[in-house]
Amino acid sequence: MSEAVELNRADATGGAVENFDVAIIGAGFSGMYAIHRLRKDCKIVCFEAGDGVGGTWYWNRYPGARVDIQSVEYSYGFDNDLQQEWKWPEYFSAQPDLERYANHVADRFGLRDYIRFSNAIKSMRFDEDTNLWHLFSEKGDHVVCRFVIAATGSLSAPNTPPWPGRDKFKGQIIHTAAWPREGVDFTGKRVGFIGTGSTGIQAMPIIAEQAAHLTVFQRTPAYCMPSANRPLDEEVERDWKAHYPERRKQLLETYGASLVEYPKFSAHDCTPEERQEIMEKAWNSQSAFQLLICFSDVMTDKAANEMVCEFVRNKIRSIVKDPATAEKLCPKTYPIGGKRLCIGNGYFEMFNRDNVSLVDVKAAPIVEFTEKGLRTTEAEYELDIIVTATGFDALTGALNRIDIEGVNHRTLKDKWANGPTSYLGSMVAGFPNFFMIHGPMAPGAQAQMITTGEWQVNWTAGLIEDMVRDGKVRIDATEAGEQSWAAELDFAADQTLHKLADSWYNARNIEGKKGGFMIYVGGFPRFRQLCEEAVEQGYKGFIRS
Ligand code: N01
Repeated sequence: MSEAVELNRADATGGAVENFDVAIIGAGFSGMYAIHRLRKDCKIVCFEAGDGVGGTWYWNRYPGARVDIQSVEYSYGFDNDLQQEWKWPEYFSAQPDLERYANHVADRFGLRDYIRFSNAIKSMRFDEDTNLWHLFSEKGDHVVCRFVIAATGSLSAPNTPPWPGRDKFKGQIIHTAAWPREGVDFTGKRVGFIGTGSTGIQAMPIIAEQAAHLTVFQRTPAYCMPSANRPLDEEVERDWKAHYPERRKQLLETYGASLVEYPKFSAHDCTPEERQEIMEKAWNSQSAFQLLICFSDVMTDKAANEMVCEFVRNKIRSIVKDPATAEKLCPKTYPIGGKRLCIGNGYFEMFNRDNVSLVDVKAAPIVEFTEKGLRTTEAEYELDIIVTATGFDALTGALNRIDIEGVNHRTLKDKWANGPTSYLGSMVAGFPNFFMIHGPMAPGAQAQMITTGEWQVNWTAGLIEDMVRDGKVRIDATEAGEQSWAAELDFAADQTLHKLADSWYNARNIEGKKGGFMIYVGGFPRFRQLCEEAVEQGYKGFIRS
């Protein structure tokens, strides 16, 4: 495509410079599809920090890791033979099956040839004279290219709270997002587990079965509903395979997840008995998020939401035998769905085991790790293994860990010092020819990420193809475009109850992290429509030259 740079020139340090059209950062599901989508017309290279493909499903190999969207939907749609031939064993696939699928796709479509594994990008800078990006990797590669696609993942930079004493602790400390490939044997161990979000809730019941004792350090209790996972019914599989092409299109008209019953009435329109019946049905349904949409106003009306919250609290009280523990596990400070709803398998039941105890670290925060375990403001706990499921420096973390320099030598970190900005979650003004997939201010986890990631890659590829067609070498978002997108994002968030919870959606999961609401909750269909309209309306909000 581009002939702008000579191949294999020497760079200032004497190393070879390699020329590509597009550099992709990250070989997760979106990065892999970006390679496949663009390689026909572009010279591609992809840099990946891990030694394998799969992104989230490569790193998060903790016990119990499992997707919360049905696998027939949470999978690629770009190749009909692939979706016809692949067999998902369960409704909600476990990490090993998702990683196996990622590897199958990489092999089937010959993607590995383009990927440089264990070779993260450390820094990159935009050269305004040539309109080209220079990328520098940890293994010393220097690549020059016209376009960069950051498929770096919205939940890929682990959050490790800065508790002192890590090096003092004589046991093992493991973050769930950097789980050892060989697994961890918890047999007979005293395990401390910090974090009760989606990850912790999946991992703990399995660890509790092995450990001598599991101490759960909880800062905020979570709303959690049962996953209803089961082997995939052959009839359901046949039905999906018979209708895949049209179903994939339907997915893009929703949140990327089609098999949910959308509500038509408010919680206030029902009698208490009717409400109870509807919520029971949702709790026992086959679709993980049914509780959040069992009435039309669960996510928009505080009183309606509170009815669902109390329903879940009563479930917790009915499952957990010790009333004091049950009460500690009941979330009372934020609306259900304000943070992503957790989906579990026996999480609340786990607290009925003799070898599990619960410590409230909101009341008595963790102070430090010690030689023998960890200390809160109230007590010291002796432990052999500490697992941290403390989440992620979400959305901005992966990009801020790369030193990215745009026009006028301004760094992305500096531009985002008070929180991220973007246009359509895709570009950042002042960083031309740099695209993000599932970037800050895109719908992200508010939509099913493989299908909507595929859509975003296709849309981005369209921008690149239009530039080639139109003889352009540079595309940037305008500041006005960014401001209009920030207003759209805030307007959408203001219609919901999400702002009432502290979570990675709004940067309030990490002390001191700045930023407002960072996820577009206006719905994937509207997001898609606004992206398409921007292009159709002569690249509104962009500037091309
Ligand atoms: O991370 P989280 P996660 N002291 O941020 C606690 C996706 N996902 O890895 O709630 C003490 O949700 C923190 O406490 P608090 C999904 O989108 C999907 O669990 O902030 N505790 C919280 O309990 C999800 O939303 C799947 O008060 C501290 C926990 O650590 C996203 O990933 C499975 C602390 C972090 O919870 C992230 O989930 C897994 C501190 N200093 C993940 N700092 C499925 O598909 C943090 N915590 C099913």
